[in-house]
Amino acid sequence: MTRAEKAVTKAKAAKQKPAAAAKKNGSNGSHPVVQTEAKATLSTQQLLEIYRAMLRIRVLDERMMTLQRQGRIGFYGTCSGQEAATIASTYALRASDWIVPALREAGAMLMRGFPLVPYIAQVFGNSGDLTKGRQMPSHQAGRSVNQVSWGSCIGSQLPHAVGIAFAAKLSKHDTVAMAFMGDGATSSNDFHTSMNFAAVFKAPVVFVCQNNHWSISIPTHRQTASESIAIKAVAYGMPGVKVDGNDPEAVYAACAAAVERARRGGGPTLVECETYRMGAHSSSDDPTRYRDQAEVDRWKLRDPIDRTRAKLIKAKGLTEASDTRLRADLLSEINAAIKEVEALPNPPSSTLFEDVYAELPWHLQQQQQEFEAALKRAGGDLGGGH
Ligand SMILES: Cc1ncc(C[n+]2csc(CCOP(=O)(O)OP(=O)(O)O)c2C)c(N)n1
Ligand SMILES: [Mg+2]
Repeated sequence: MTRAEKAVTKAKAAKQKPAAAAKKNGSNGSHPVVQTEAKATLSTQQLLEIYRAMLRIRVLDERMMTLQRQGRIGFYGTCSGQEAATIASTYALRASDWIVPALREAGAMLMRGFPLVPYIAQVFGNSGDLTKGRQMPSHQAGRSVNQVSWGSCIGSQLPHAVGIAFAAKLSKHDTVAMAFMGDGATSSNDFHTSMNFAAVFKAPVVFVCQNNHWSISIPTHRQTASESIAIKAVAYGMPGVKVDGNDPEAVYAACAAAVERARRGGGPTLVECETYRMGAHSSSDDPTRYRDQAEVDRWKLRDPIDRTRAKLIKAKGLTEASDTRLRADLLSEINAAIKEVEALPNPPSSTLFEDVYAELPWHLQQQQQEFEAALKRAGGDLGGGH
């Protein structure tokens, strides 16, 4: 039995006691979290690397939300509260593996070495954005780091991830794909299709569900009547593991076991990370309209950043002073990148017509001419402004 398989046996054996108070506040009754055998598989140095990557996302999210409120960017989606599930899971991958995010995991790219300037420029959609301003903000993608963009058409990223994994298997590469989804995505047809296909054809994919207790305003208990999300794996014929998603060591242990299983031909695993969306669904959302502050306050006590920081201080991997320095360094690196990005012009208007056809067909040539004439009448090119 692998570690992941042992953990699901343990998960099934665990008593599920819904907590009345949590249910009243709209969560799924918060069953006791089933830990994988979260042995300290990570050295203090590795945990520090994970902490740094988690903290970078937290600091960046806070800055970007401020920019959104100041009207400097149009939209933003944060990962706040879910940094451990995002970073410790992807930390288990090799650089050659693929990350297929749902809505919260773009920041894993930064840990893989994707530079901050094009990352932030994607949110501005200006000429620093490798995707030329064509995507919704927060949908960063990095070919250099094997990470595709957010899959905000809920669930639609899951068949893609299975396809990537199955293609690797057919090509006899030992590449693994890690596919993320929210709790809401488990109600989609694509979830069923992906889980079923991956298990039947033993695709080397690891499904990571970030159960953050909410799908915008829908609590998890209105999403599924199952006792957990991990248990859904059993019906598809794959292991399901539920971990404390705010504990990077538990997340890493479960994901590393699942990645190893996928890599040696054992097929897929579903890892459910129980976590909490501490912020709004996105900058367009106001969660005070539908959830109780007391629930948010309870989860703040389990903030993955605070917990990891406390652990590192205890293990002497961090001191109060080095933590303060780290935060200040991350903030100044982020502020410098924002400054650089904000000075960049928009993508030239000609890019609107690029990258679909090798040769522009006559009707698009006509539209381009009309568009450019209209821009001229209006006083310039899109590329000149901000
Ligand atoms: C197919 C589809 N249906 C509905 C939506 C609208 N929508 C955007 S995010 C979201 C909720 C997603 O919840 P979850 O999967 O739990 O992810 P989370 O936002 O909690 O990370 C919905 C319903 C969508 N984007 N795509
Ligand atoms: Mg959710």
